[in-house]
Amino acid sequence: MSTTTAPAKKDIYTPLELFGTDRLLDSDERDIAATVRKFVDTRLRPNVEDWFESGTLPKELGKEFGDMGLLGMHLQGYGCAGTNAVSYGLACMELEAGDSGFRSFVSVQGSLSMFSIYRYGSEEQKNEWLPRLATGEAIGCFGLTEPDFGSNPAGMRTRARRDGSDWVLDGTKMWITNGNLADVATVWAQTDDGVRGFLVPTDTPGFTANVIHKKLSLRASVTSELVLDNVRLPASAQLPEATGLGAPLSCLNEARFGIVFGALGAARDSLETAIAYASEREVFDRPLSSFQLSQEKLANMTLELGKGMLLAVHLGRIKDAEGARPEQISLGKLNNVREALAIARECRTLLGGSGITLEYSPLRHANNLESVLTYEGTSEMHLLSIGRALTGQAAFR
Ligand code: TGC
Ligand code: FAD
Repeated sequence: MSTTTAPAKKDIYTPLELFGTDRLLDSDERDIAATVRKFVDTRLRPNVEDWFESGTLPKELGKEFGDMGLLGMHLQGYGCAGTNAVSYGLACMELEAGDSGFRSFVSVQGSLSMFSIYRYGSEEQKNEWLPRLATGEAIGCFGLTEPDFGSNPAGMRTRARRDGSDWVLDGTKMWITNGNLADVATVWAQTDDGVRGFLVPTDTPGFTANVIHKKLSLRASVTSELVLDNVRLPASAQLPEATGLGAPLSCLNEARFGIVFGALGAARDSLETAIAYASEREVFDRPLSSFQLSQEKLANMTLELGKGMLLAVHLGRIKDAEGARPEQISLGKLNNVREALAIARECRTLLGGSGITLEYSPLRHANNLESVLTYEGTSEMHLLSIGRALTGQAAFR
């Protein structure tokens, strides 16, 4: 017979305390999550409403993320922290509890810009860029999507042609996070030999970044159009190990993994905000939280948050042990973003009219999660990836 006893009963639990998901983490992982949470609460959260409202994110935050060791934190060497995947995921979760824009900044820098160089770059390219990108002294962006080719990057029109030993790039990339902040852009282009990747310093003649305005989502994030007009690069700008579309798609796996955890941060923050509000708010002479309909909402959201966390940690353990398959990452990205969005919207209902202002986070999170549902593979693309894994039949085209 087991002699262990359940921990002492508390009167009130947070949603993830109830699930006891902390037990799945080791002390280093818990410490990293706590450190990032403190940074988000003290440095980022007090400013997020202003950044969201003004539609900006200061470039200087890059250095602060770098000081925290958040940039390329799951990469080894070149000034990177070299943590495991679960720790990276937990950092993404804490950042996105502040705002999806913070997680997106760190995802794009570490998982897309830095990972593309780390995995496919020459030793010279790694030494030139990775240490500066890790400290945030330099900012990177990742240009795959085009105005007419988002879900189907195989159709990209951006072209790189040889001219002597140089490359000359022409084309347009769309919806590029940090495009206007970046010092270096990883640009994917069609060549006579298939898709190839190029490191484009953003001060190269012919390169222009234009900020996309009037966004209703991811407002605390800079999103840009990149125009490449006769951009001439030396042969050394090409990522030598990247051959074919699989190269950019493999970078997406890294960023998608961060979102599996990250989206739960937005959901957790929404739920904790709604619980606090419902406990204070009196309706029909009783706290809103005391009504059965409110408690049904809170209980159902807690179930989905906790299940999402179990899935995220499970995928992280697989990634750390043997590497997660793209279809497994699709399971996590699809489920956790879909459920996080549903949670953020439901939390907004509990806040009533107050829920439509920036004073409370759920609608801001919900608006952000509309982008998260679309970028890094739309939910439809992840459904089709899972469908292909189950049937062996690709239904994308
Ligand atoms: P398909 O024939 O399936 O694949 C072509 C080659 O690529 C390989 N591959 C992958 N490799 C690694 N990881 C993956 N996830 C991979 N998916 C495919 C595949 O094995 C094949 O290799 P090979 O050697 O046989 O040639 O290609 P397809 O054209 O049929 O497309 C499949 C599809 C639709 C799944 C793919 O195009 C796709 O994922 N589309 C969505 C595009 C997307 O997610 N874009 C995101 C842009 S970046 C961004 O949004 C940043 S948001 C900011 C932030 O992250 O915060
Ligand atoms: P489309 O591909 O045109 O899709 C429109 C709709 O059609 C979607 O619902 C889609 O699922 C559906 N659809 C498409 N094909 C099929 C099909 N075969 N069957 C059924 N339905 C289908 N990209 C980058 O490269 N770098 C970045 O840093 C970056 N940052 C971003 C930041 C933000 C805020 C946003 C919003 C986007 C960003 N993106 C970035 C682009 C993002 O990856 C694309 O928006 C996304 O891949 C979808 O492409 P699209 O917008 O062209 O939509």
